[in-house]
Amino acid sequence: MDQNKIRNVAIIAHVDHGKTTMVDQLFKHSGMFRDNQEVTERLMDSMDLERERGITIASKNGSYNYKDYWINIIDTPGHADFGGQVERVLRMADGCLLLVDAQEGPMPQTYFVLKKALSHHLPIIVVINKIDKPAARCEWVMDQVFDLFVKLNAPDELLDFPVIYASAKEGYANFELADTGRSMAPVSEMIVKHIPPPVGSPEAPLQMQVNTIDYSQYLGRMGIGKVVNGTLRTNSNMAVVKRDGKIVPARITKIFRFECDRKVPTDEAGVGEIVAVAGLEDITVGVTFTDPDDPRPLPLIEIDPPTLSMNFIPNDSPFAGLEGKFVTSRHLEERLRRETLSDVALVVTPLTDAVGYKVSGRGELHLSILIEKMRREGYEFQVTRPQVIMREENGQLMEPYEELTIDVDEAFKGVVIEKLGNLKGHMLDMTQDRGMARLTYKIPTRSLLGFRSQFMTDTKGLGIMNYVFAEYGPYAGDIVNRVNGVLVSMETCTTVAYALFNLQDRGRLFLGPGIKIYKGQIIGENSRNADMVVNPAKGKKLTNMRASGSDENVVLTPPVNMSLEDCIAYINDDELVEITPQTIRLRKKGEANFKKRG
Ligand SMILES: Nc1nc2c(ncn2[C@@H]2O[C@H](COP(=O)(O)OP(=O)(O)OP(=O)(O)O)[C@@H](O)[C@H]2O)c(=O)[nH]1
Ligand SMILES: [Mg+2]
Repeated sequence: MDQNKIRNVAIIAHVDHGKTTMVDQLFKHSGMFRDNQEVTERLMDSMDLERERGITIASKNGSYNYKDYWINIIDTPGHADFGGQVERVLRMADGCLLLVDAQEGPMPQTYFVLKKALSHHLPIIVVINKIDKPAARCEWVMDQVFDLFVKLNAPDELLDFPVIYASAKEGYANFELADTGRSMAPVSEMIVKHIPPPVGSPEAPLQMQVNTIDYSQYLGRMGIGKVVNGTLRTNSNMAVVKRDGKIVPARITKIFRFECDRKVPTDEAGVGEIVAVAGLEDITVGVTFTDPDDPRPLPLIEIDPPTLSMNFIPNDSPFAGLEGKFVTSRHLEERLRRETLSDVALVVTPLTDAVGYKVSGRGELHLSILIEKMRREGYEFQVTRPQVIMREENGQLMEPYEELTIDVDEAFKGVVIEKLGNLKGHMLDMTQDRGMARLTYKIPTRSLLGFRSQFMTDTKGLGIMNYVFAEYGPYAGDIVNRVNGVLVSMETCTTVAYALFNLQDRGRLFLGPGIKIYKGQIIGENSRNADMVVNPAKGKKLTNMRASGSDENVVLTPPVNMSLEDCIAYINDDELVEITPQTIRLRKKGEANFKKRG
């Protein structure tokens, strides 16, 4: 492949600003699909969890042709918890498309990804996307973007960035807002013009670093990266430099290029090509394939450290082992270790005072996605309340802070400001425009655990909140995330509608009738601030004696449906979330004697 005809571009943006949709359109307009071919929306979001949640979780590679250029495109996740991936995959890129929503403007994660791109000194094309939105305000957004570049001290040559106006959803992009063209060609035109071809020499010794791990059922683990120098060939003698610096001989059996969203086999890959390689089972992110006679490892990728941790422990609930396939601490260890090989933003260490592992990551979503993946694979285990990772600097206790951006209707501004004040948030800025308020805060990461559901209730589901790690700052003192106690079952039983009916005045119930529960399981939230031990099967005998169907007379409020994230954010230090492939339960820790009080 002609090195000068290759372009390697990463698409970066805040969550939901339209990256994956943009990739769809670039593919479509390049004629990669037959006219009558049905193409799924957000094609690159291929994982089940991505499709279910409508977000990108893992970055992906693809490519398309434009004229005689071969454009490799890297779709990245926009959610702050997956920022570690953006940091890694930028190594494969020679430039970036920075997408910014034409209404929202730059958001916290825009700042983060732009900062990372600038630190790699990558040229940037700004794409103001979603210009079809009725509330689009392109000029304002452009000003904000420019300010952001200035704030990040972008060097002059990068400050003079080119701009495109696009609607990825409707499939067009233009150089000027007033233009009425209906094709995506301007994006590709800009890429070819403003993003340089990869540098590197075909004659130099081989260097290819693995930036992402992919998995295929047939080929096992695959490493994805860019050939920086030399030529990569199948079945030739190479060396691989491990993360700890050890050099071992290696041989790869398969190389794949990316064509559209597929992998296509090839025997060799030259400078600048982005490829996936198979044949090394224990391949990890960060290793370099190189010349055995002249090994030249590329520097390891430095990424920001984790800020949040949770303990993953084997399930010891009364229902342990009933629903999962993998239940032992050995299983847990093996699975978690495997995850760290592909996710370098995740840190796993054995607990010293108990059986289990401390798993540290970038946020609640980062950890809960891992939990959800494991659950679907058949794992059964328990997790403890998330803890932020504290540090000591010059004898002072430091904790992580986030920059929080909130967009709400002005009517809800007051309640949000009050809540954030109680949570030790510090307001940095407040702007108002067309009945909407934007609040920017610096706030301890701790304060935000579980805040989202409260915020959604307070803003009647209409508020938008986003946050991104800002920095470590002085410990902010006690923060109370949850004021309510819980309703705990005093026995192992099946819940009965009649009993629940009598309990629902006490607070909010998390489950309905006919559910098997155990002693110590949490069935709801107490409206008071202490825990209450209750009997959710009371009236059972009565029911049995009555004519069948008598329970139907009881009218129950529908239980609060707690998602995995809700559960994780909800629990206190003396509580656990039990996770199995079928069920998520909340429980009190240990063997406490749950006799009925209250
Ligand atoms: N109105 C409008 N909506 C758009 C446009 N582009 C994308 N969207 C919508 O915005 C939502 C998010 O789009 P995605 O392509 O998943 O955004 P993303 O940046 O890949 O999101 P993450 O990968 O989760 O960060 C989807 O509902 C899209 O249909 C656009 O140009 N106009
Ligand atoms: Mg996406």
